[in-house]
Amino acid sequence: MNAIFRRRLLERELLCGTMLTTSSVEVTEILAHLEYDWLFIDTEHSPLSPMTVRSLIQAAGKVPCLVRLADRGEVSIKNALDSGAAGIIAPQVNNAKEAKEIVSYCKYPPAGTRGVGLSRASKYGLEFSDYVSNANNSISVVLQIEHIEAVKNVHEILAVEGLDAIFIGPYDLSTSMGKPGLLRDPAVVEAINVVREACLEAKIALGYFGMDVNDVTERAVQGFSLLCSGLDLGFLTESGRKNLEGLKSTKVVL
Ligand code: 3PY
Ligand code: MG
Repeated sequence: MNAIFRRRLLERELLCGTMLTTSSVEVTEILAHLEYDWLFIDTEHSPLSPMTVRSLIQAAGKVPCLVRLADRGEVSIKNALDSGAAGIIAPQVNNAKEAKEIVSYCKYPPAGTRGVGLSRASKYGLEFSDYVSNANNSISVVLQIEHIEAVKNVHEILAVEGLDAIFIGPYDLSTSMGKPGLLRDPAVVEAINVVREACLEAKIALGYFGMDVNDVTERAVQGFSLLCSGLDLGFLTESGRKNLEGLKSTKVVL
């Protein structure tokens, strides 16, 4: 399953995802039943523990999950991959040195330095050799470019061997430019375009997150293939608000 997802990512197929930020296995199951191509489990901006992440991956079943790391550390990466994540999304990668470190933590030797342990990913050791032999080619390594420093260093980041996709973080990027959330500001548009053009030239898959599905689908025609639109709590907020508006639009007739 994870190897197929990585192949689709590398071939820059349209991959439609949404973000999980709550610990609810039921919510994960609903989104998996809807057959999203992938789920983005966010541990950077949500207090999800490694145990909870594992439960969400279990609840997602056949839907591949990419875990956004709380930090760029080795242990966060081991936890996510050992739990069976299809890959990781590393936030705030600003230069080639940071990119190389992350790739190294994701790959078993000799390609990298990932530690070996019995884990859910290897069916608790029942498929140990098979898992360890194939993991380097099955795990997706996605790095976020979301700071103006990273935009300046985009070419050196893209030259790092072993990265599979770049995921732009428009909100952090615009904030790093002193224009928080101003995604249509010409300077922000230009910064995103610099990354986009570099990835297209290097034939590296591009990812994008947006709260609004139309903003995200607009990106597909610009070459973005790893799409993530909306998040679990946002769906609840929006439908809860509309529901209440509907209720309040009526009057009691006595
Ligand atoms: C951002 O916009 O900063 C993100 O990280 C989106 O995922
Ligand atoms: Mg971000």
